[in-house]
Amino acid sequence: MEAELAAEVMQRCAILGAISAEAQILTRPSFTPAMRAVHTQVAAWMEAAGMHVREDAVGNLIGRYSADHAAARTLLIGSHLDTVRDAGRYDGALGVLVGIAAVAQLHRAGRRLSIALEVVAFTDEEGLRFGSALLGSRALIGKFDPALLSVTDAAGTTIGTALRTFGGNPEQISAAARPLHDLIGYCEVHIEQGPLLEAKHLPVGIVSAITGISRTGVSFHGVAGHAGTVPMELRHDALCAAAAFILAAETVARNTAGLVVTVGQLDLAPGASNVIPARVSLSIDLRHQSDRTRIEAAMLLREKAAAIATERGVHAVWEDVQEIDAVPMDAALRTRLAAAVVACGSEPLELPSGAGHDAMVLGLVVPAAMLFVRCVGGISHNPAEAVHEGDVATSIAVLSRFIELSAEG
Ligand code: HGY
Ligand code: MN
Ligand code: MN
Repeated sequence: MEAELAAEVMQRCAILGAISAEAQILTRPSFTPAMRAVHTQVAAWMEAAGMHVREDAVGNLIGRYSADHAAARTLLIGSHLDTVRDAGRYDGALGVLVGIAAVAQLHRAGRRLSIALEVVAFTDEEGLRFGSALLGSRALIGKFDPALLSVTDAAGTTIGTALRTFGGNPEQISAAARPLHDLIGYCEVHIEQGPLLEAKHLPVGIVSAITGISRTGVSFHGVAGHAGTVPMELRHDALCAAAAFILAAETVARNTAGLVVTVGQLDLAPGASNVIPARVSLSIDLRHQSDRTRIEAAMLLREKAAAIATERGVHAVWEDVQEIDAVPMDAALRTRLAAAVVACGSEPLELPSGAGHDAMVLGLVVPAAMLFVRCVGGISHNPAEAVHEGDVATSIAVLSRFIELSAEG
């Protein structure tokens, strides 16, 4: 049965992978028509798997497969359907579709367990459109900051407006937080997005902890000038200052074990080939499994930005966007997941996650666990992202066994 379900999951990943806000590449920001089309399709698959489907005030899509009795506890399963720009088709979507497949298996066998299952497709895990990530999972656990509703995207649309247009209800987000008392915990299936499982020749792995993330930004403000008439020694070139900072940040990361720093976005103005850049703003994504190391590194980078600005006669403005502490996965659920992996004939390797996930939010309030699926070459956030269908079948079998063990209590 898992082989058939895995083939179906692969087909569905391809279908969702073709639903994009941009022609030729997969880019699916939150609250867009592409996301609405994906919700419509995934809701239909949830209903076909015997689930009752709803969309909450912040746009989380939730399919519920009730238990064999009313007062049952609930196991949450999920991931996200939004993507980065020029994305692969498995980051997020695989976890939602494997969750639906595990429920479909029960439904097709006419089985109801002693626990209820809810498959959640979380809103805005990536933060592509508005910069602040994990919106849906934070809202679901009741930790949504209403100030975020006024954050705008590049077009000047606020989260509140985008959510309302999408059919959400910004005013009801806090009231719509899910009650936690009936939750057994949360389990997320996700591609590893790294090379370890492939190197170890393993189809799946168990996540030990999820890295802490500092999302910040810095802008450098210099003086525009004529490219032909301002001597080099008189320039206050914002882009050269930014370039010096980016290389300094790379050096700090290379010299600090386990630290990764990425500048993924850069905007400059005025943006003419014969004008010395006056303003540059860039994003900084900084991660480490130790919160202390991460915070110290962020402070060091902030000092370096100021020093470079002074040296070059420009002005640096540092802007903290989001701080997320590292979150260990629940020990009891890790043990349960390991038992499920062994029962399915694989080795229960534990590994940390360098990527952020909704599980790091759910893990703040309920026991959380993650099952990683091997991805080809460890490639992710890249259209070349790929998984083996056999590994998807294994992940469905492991999740199904994990669900059964959770029902046994
Ligand atoms: O950025 C991340 O780690 C995840 O892809 N949102
Ligand atoms: Mn991602
Ligand atoms: Mn993801």
